[in-house]
Amino acid sequence: MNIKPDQLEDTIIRESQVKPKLPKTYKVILLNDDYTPMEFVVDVIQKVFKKSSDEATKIMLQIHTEGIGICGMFPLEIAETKMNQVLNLSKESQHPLQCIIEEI
Ligand code: TYC
Repeated sequence: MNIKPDQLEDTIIRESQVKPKLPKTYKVILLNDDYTPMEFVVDVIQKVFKKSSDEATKIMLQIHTEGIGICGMFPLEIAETKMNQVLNLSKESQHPLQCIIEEI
């Protein structure tokens, strides 16, 4: 391509004009219910979200008292994978534990 000098100004993309798009972040949220055992929820949070026993217990109690709790924030694909891992563990054990993702 042959660019004439007077076109150059239009052709150069200045660094300040290039807005790098950050990937959207999604919250992975567990919902409370009356039937899933507390120990099972703690175990799932530890396994899927790599939390310590203390952290997982805190998150579980927050969900138990508030109704919902955030287990982590991730790009979409990872958030979906974690949600599906929770739902599969929950289904395998026949517990009604529910998990959703929400854009921040
Ligand atoms: N509310 C449940 C109980 O009393 C415990 C529980 C906590 C269930 C967190 C789901 O996401 C949950 N056994």
